[in-house]
Amino acid sequence: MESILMIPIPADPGPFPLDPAAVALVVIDMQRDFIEPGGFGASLGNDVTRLGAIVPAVAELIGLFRAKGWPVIHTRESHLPDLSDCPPAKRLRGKPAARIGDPGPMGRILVRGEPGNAIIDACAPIAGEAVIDKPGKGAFYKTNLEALLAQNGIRQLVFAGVTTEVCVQTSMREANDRGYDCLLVEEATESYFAEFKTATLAMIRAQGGIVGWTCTLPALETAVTP
Ligand code: C5J
Repeated sequence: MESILMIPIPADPGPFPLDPAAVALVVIDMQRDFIEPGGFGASLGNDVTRLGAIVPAVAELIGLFRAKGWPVIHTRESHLPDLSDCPPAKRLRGKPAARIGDPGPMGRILVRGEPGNAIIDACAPIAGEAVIDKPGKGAFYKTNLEALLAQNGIRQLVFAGVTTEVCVQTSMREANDRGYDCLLVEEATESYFAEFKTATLAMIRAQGGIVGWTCTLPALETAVTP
């Protein structure tokens, strides 16, 4: 049931009816391994500076939710130290300079508890914010996210983070299939490939919002600021 206090957010393909009593921000994988030189993303040959450029926007969005008292949930793509939750297909795919679990400049790559697996300081969780460790690309796969959302009456998810077409899009599709209304904030997500971000934003909002909505950060900020 929708709250009578819904806030219409200018979005694509139409206004997103934000319910302050049922919304949470999900910040996907703002981790050193993806964003800083020497991590997993860089080991795959990617230009990580593209991802670094969105850090201020993601931090601003997190700050907006904190100021409103709306929940902020963080995810980390991470594996157990024995890699028992990392299928060989995932570990062996591609030709990275270093694979998941291998030693890297920031510790073992994508392994839970290693320095490179941490969320970057500018977007770090504060006390009371949930951090979901996920072994897959999607935030719902083999995690307690769905139970956490249900316990807290969350039915709408605003998404940010990296990378747009991989973990962000996979998580949005998982959420969409579970009945959540999903809104992706354009300035607060990025891909190593400009054209993949553009295509992902377009496919999310195509066909009347087949996966969800997209909006700009200023549009969201203005709409929720009295
Ligand atoms: C990737 C992610 N790209 N967080 N992970 O492997 O999108």
